[in-house]
Amino acid sequence: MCETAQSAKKRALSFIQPSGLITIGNYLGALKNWVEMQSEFDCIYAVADLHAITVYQEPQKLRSQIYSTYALLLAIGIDPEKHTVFIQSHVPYHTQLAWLLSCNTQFGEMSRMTQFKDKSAKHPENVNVGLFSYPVLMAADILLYNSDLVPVGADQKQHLEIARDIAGRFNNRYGELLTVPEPYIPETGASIKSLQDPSKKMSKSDDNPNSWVAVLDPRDVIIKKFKRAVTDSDSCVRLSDDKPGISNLIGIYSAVTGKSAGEVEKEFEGVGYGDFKAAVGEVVADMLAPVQKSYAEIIKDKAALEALYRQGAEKASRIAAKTCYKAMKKVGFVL
Ligand code: ATP
Ligand code: LTN
Repeated sequence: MCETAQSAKKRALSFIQPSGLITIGNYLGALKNWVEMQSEFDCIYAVADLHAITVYQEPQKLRSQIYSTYALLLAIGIDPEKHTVFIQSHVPYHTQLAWLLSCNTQFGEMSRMTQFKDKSAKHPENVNVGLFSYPVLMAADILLYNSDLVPVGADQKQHLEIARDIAGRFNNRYGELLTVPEPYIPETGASIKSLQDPSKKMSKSDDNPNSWVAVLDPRDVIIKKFKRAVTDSDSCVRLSDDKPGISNLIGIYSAVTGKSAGEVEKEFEGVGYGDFKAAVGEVVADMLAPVQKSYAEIIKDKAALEALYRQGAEKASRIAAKTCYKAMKKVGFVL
């Protein structure tokens, strides 16, 4: 596509951490939208490796997860030729702008972030400064590219609001520069819960593998995990606040099939939990089968992958450098 037509489009941007195996929570809450938005927006997508090390990652494992996350983005249908798809640490402007933004962000506002509270409770031995200032780096990711829309799951809403506040404050203090982004959160699938504890979100860094279903889990494992999903002692497939386990499964079925919760309830009227869980496993496995096939091909060719992420970093750097230098100029640095 020619440069002018491309730049007339609005820009969508989002990142994903290589902090474990990508789950159906990530897929239904965010990645599915990433794919769909490609037809309408100029898209910038990245593997957020800098964010991932806010929780200790074993180096060997981190390296392989960065590769596999990048390959999975291609396998789900992200097009690195038409859009910009890269690895965050390959573009140094992220950490550079993050510093400028840190000096325009208050300690008090960072202290209110629920993800910081949750993750510091989960890793009391490693409450590092990076974990605390994580949302500032995320704001830099978004603001470097003048992003209009940010497709994420519901858990990232608070971080997006902070990014908007930081942009507004920077513009007020130094003059108009940064685009204030809008969140783009899906109606179904925005918060997929853990299969073992539906009061928590499904998270790829959860130590219990039965709590999540990975996009690359084999079919039999997917079905087994759904069969083991925690539900209540009732047997009626019905959405209800006091039935969080079954409500989560209805939500997953509905996000995968596009049917409303009411339609799902009707379809499974009189059907027991066991059969319903198996049916959810089946539709999820069917949805993932083509992605798994495509991933198996893509991950084989490391050289082709490398060429794509290097090209992605070059494209991203061209945009990021401009915003970063403009921001530095406004702040008063000698360039
Ligand atoms: P971690 O466990 O390391 O925090 P995560 O599974 O929460 O990882 P992220 O990389 O933080 O995944 O998120 C990638 C995208 O997936 C984000 O847009 C996030 O909002 C979305 N997402 C993550 N978990 C869920 C979930 N359970 N339901 C819906 N969307 C989710
Ligand atoms: N914090 C996000 C990952 C992330 C992101 C971003 C999402 C890093 N930078 C920029 C959207 C835009 C997460 O934990 N899901």
